[in-house]
Amino acid sequence: MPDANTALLAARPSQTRLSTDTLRRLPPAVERPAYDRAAVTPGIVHIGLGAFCRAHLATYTDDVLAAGEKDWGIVGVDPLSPAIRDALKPQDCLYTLLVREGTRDRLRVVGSFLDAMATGDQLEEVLALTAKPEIRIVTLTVTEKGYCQDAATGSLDEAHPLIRADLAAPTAPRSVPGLLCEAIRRRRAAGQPPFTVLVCDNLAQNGIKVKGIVVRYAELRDPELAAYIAENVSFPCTMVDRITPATQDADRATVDAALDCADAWPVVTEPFKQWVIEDRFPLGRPAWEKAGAILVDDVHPFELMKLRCLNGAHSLLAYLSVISGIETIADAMTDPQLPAIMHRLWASDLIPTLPPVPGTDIPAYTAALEARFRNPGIRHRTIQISSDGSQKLPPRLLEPARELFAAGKAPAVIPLAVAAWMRFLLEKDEAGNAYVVADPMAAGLTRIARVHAGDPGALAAALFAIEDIFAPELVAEAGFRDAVVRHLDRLMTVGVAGTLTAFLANP
Ligand code: CS2
Repeated sequence: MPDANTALLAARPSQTRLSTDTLRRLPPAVERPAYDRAAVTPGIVHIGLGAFCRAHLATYTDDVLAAGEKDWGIVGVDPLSPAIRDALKPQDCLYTLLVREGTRDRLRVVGSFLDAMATGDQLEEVLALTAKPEIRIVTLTVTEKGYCQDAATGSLDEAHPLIRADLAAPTAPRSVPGLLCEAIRRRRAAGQPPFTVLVCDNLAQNGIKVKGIVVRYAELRDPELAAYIAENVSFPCTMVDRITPATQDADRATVDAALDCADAWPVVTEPFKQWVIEDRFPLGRPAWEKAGAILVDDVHPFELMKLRCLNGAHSLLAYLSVISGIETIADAMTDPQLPAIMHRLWASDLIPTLPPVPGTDIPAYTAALEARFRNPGIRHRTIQISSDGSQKLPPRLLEPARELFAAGKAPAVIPLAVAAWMRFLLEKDEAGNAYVVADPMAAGLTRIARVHAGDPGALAAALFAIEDIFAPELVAEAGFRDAVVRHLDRLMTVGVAGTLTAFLANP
């Protein structure tokens, strides 16, 4: 998520700013666009300008532009705040990617963003752009909650305040489903065939789900438009992967020193990246395979593997770490017990739910994941990963738990992860330090936690009753409920270390 940057920018010493002009003066070790940016035209509108898309989509596209495809530049659109636009515009939308492996840094200035906009004050410009024939793909990274979904079912949350507001004023949308629907409507009215919508967020079957959300929103607005979208707009599914923590001030200082000029919003990331995409682009696409993307007919096995093994392990580690005061994932990996718990999660609860993944050896995949988590150059804060648990737990951990019960088995570690999330809602770690629970449902969740702080059974029961998070079939499993309450009780009485010792001795 974007962090507040404007105050910081104002406070910085006046230093030459990264820009087209200063590009050629950068130290030779800094990679830069190997193509003439002035000759590139936009083909993609990207919604959501956070760090992730700038480490992922933008670098794949940068490579494709360098390979000679000139009509796939990106225009970035921020639907939340103008902060990143305002940081990028004065530097001609250039920014630095700091790729860290341990103590080794590689710097690369990325050139694939041609322009940046914000819907807050440029909505009409954005909608005029997405109606133009040269825009053939709209990509999105707006996080799980950006789609206004009911996380347990993945369908549109029709009571969501932004959705209600958009249905009352549909030509001036503020929600992502409302924006997509209006953009598709205006483009159709302009006589253009629809762009492809490429959802790059961590939802299971992300294209299918978001198409369902947009079609449902459109049904509530105009059933004829809904039928048009259902029949004509392609939403390929995709699996995206690159660990990209929020930029910290120390990263800005590192980049500025290495560049000898100021970059208002660099991005820090790991060397690894993976992108698996369903090849359904009626108006064409960049040859992303030239940059290493894998184009397939069915993304689902890849996406389940990544959502469960990577993101599921992240969530488990994040909640146990925040409550025990461990700041980063790399630190969690040096804990005497957490790596063992993560291995159990993979082996007993997650890997058994995966279908065969083409060309992939799962033990090699999880070994590589562990090495990525251990990368000491990446300070991925556990509090950042702990955000939006109401949206993240269902696809990462609750769905595999439900599948295990349906197959007559019981998850061993998922109940512990769920209990850790419940304990996390108490807003204080074991040393008594307060932290903020960031979640679209935070107000209700923390209120429940405060009311039942002394009673694990009542706390779990009140949270289980939230159907937007917990599917009733899962909560109906006494084995699940009892295990969560048992772990929550231990976490609240003996703490994380004691709970993990007991668990590892007797799972
Ligand atoms: C993380 C992801 O913040 C989180 O919830 O699990 O951002 C994760 O780092 C990415 O999906 C990696 O591709």
